[in-house]
Amino acid sequence: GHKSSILWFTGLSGSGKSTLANAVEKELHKRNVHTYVLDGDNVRHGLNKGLGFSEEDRKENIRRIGEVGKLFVDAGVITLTAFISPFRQDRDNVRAILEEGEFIEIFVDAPLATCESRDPKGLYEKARAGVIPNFTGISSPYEQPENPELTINTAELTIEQSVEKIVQYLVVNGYV
Ligand code: GGZ
Repeated sequence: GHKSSILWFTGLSGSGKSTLANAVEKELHKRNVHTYVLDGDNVRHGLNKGLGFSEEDRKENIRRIGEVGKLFVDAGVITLTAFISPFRQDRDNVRAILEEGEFIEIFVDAPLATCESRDPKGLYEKARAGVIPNFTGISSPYEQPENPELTINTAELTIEQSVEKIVQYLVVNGYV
């Protein structure tokens, strides 16, 4: 058996949140753990269609994701969320609606320069040019976690090393 929880990945666009969430999920499947990944693809296009990137909309985005994540946890699923979630208070609010140990905050810590050089969708370039307003790290703030359960520097670790660190945390703390 396993202990259901939310693995809450937070970090800049291009830091590697979705990549890591999906890679960790794959590893958990090998251990027959029931998982689900919530990310922009399945949330911002559906449940949260209509929400943009103002501070208010991001706050509501994260609030709903937290509530849905809580339902998944109640259903016994290890839930992985991959959203920038730039505001500390919004993340702390999600932590507060969950039981002790159910919220595992994973700070995907890559320097802005690294994320910007990756720029797979050319969004940073557009943000620098002023074409995309309120872009996190450029024209909108990112508040780093103060006490995350885990920090993963994806500029220094390989994906495999990062996954190993996260799975180790889950094993050592009795989640899987
Ligand atoms: C940040 C933006 C923005 C702005 C569009 N700021 O790299 P991506 O493309 O795939 O990931 C980013 C995604 C961020 O959505 P989240 O739901 O994770 O954000 S939050 O938690 O702050 O609500 C990026 C794209 O959407 N994107 N405009 N202005 N990222």
